[in-house]
Amino acid sequence: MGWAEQLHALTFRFAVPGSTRTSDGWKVEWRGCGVMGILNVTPDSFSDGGRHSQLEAAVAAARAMHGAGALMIDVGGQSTRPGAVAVSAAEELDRVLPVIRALASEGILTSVDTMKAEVAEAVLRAGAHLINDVTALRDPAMRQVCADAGVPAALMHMQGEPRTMQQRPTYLDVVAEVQAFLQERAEEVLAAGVPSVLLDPGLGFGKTLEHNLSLLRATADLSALGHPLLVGASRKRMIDTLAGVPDPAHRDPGSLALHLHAARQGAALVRVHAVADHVQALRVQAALGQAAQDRLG
Ligand code: HH2
Repeated sequence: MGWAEQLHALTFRFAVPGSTRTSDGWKVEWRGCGVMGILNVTPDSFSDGGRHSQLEAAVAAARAMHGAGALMIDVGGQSTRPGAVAVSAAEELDRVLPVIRALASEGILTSVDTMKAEVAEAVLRAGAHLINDVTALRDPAMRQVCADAGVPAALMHMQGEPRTMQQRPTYLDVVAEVQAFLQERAEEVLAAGVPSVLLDPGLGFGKTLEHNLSLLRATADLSALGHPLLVGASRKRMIDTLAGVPDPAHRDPGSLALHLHAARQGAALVRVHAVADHVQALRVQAALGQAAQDRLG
């Protein structure tokens, strides 16, 4: 079976948009590589100022990504970029909660990108469906919140912490170490009662260009760990290093190249800014795979 026919699933303990009831919960299923749209609601996300217009712009952006074919929208109120400063839970909630409330009422599947149990608890109560935690639920309170709410979690690998992680990342064998970490985290998180997990190698999180490339080349192995694999290369600095594109807004062609590779190697989901471009490219790539299979078969 080719990558485009591969079935992926996330399990929830309650009905969510697009789910079907099964013996062990509600499942959202999709074939091939799905798209997770990035919605950043940080103060520098919008240029038009004013709280109300910011909220409207965020909801409109999410609606557009949903309409373009995103499987879910990942809403973030705190940047995890190298060197980013931390914000308080209150500040993060102030940014994210109104957006989650609005999207919950529109039947759009949402995840929230947060490292804080307090934020996770409040957004899940407000209608979010999944927690995307770049610290992989190492905080027991985070595991408890996700287990109690009955939602899946995205578990990402990171060496160090956002403020300092790019200073001197070192590994003996980056692929083996990331694989072992993700497997260990998945076991602990599932044992705590979280219904299902996405695994993510965490491109750019305590990794050099070579580390990122090694992990991308090993996508097939990471996809074989038994849980859907999430890959996020969108507009990341490695594209500048590889192709000389200092402005992140101009890095979508490089993002597409990396994500199409990940999709062909079995990634279940790619986390992207340019949703419509990715949906289009993935559909075309899927058709090409099918043509090649028809010739072989
Ligand atoms: N990358 C960023 C944030 N969250 N979550 C997962 N699961 N995987 C990732 O690769 C990932 C992530 C990068 O964050 P930031 O630099 O804040 O920018 P943006 O959210 O625009 O990608």
